[in-house]
Amino acid sequence: MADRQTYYITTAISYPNDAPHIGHAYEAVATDALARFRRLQGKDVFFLTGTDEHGIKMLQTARKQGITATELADRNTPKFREMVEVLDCSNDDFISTREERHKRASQELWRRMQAAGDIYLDKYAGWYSVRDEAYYDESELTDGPDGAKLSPQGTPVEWVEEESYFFRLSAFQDRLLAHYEANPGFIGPETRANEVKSFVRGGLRDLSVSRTTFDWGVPVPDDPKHVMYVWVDALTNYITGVGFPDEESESFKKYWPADAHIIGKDIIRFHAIYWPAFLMSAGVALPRQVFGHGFLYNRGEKMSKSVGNVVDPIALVREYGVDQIRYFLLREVPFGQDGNYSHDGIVQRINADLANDLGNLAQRSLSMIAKNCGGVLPEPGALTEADEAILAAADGLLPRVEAEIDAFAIHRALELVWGLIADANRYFAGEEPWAHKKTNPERMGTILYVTAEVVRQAAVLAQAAMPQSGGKLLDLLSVPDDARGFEQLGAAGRLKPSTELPKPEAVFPRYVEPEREAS
Ligand code: ME8
Repeated sequence: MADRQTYYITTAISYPNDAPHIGHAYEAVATDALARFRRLQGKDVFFLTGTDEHGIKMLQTARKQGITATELADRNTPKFREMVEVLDCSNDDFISTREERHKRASQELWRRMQAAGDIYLDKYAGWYSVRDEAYYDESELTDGPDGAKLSPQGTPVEWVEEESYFFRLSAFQDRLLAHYEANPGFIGPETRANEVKSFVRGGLRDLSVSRTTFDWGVPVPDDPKHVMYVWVDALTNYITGVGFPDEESESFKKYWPADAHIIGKDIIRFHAIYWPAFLMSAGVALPRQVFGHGFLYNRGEKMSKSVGNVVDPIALVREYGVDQIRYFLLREVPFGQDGNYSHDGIVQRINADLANDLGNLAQRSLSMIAKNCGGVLPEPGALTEADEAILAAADGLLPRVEAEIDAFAIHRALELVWGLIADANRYFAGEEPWAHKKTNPERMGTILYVTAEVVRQAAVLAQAAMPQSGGKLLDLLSVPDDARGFEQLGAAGRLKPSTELPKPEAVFPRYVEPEREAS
């Protein structure tokens, strides 16, 4: 897999039944950082995100607001498009499941599953949660406070009885288990993989895959009084996005199967059980990996409108800066685990990791070059052991960072880069370039050159998480645009002595609390 030159990565597609929240932003940013990392490695990347516009949840929310589902989707989808733009995501496409290309893809997938004998007509009688857009077994339910039944996610369920098409999921138990066995990295992290395997081992029931009581969805081919169950069409977005059903198209041949679906932990079963079963049935190759990230909580509390703690990610970016938010989300929360966000946590990361550690290192070394070396990168003299050691640490970092990214440990990849920055700060303070200014300017020049070179490598690596700030640092070092990829790490891309540098400026301002208004 590591040798494959293309990389196809997706987020889940979000329900536009409301404006985006920070959970959506988190997933978009993490997926974007992974996509950018693969591009910096030199891969041909396709990154897809979008909105999931069908389903009863959309319909019911619209009804409550006295509008149609179309109007609701029209109102909110642009906010998701704006969010990924504001977060500086590098998605190659943004899919909306109402698009014609998606209807075509979903209907073709259905036809193939039907042709394979895996779809049959019957009657559904059971429990459904609109909030989760999921069917539940009686045995999975608990009693709510008012006697109402609740799903395992704590959401209300309702009894549904109607004619429905079914997908023969029960027939896929062995094939799914064999697939998990043969592809140990298929589901990540490990805890999620275990959860899915034990669920599948417990036996699978056939899945109701169509509804007749409303028409907000993709019509079932040749039986338009049925619309597809929202998850059938939603999951199909991943192949629509690269050209299905045109399997001979350049994009489909190049990018499918996807390398990674990045999703939240609550929807792992849909992606690790239903989706591969649909694809197996239709004779389409399976994605390589499904990774379920954790949930983000506001100071430990679940976001909810009634608690009033739903945070608008666009407002967060305005308040703190886009790279600041991206860095915070990626560094603070171990990818795969749940995490918290709070004003104090964000400010702490901005001021400690960005302003102090990376910002000061760049600012101090570059302003000394501006002041003492005429703004020209000095020629290094003979290297001492300390110089060699810090350069070697920078030169050798990439494979370690790559190993973390291969394991989806984005936070650990950043920890490694910030470990280098901490070492470089110690080196700079210990070597005291300012002390050599009068007595040994050549030594001062060497220390400044070595420091600038480490900043270059840290900036190249940091670009995946912080594209704008990484780019600004490289601008300050006069690194040409075409010399910013990972192939330039190490000795290959060493800064060229005598290069003229622009006037240094601070890339990471400290966050200063706004004056509280006197009450
Ligand atoms: O599930 N923290 O859409 P969605 C982190 N349409 N991630 C969160 C989160 C939180 N607090 N809340 C939600 C859907 N997410 C379906 C997906 S894919 C074919 C269809 C994540 O808008 C959630 O886990 O409810 C999911 O991955 C994504 O945001 C969209 O959630």
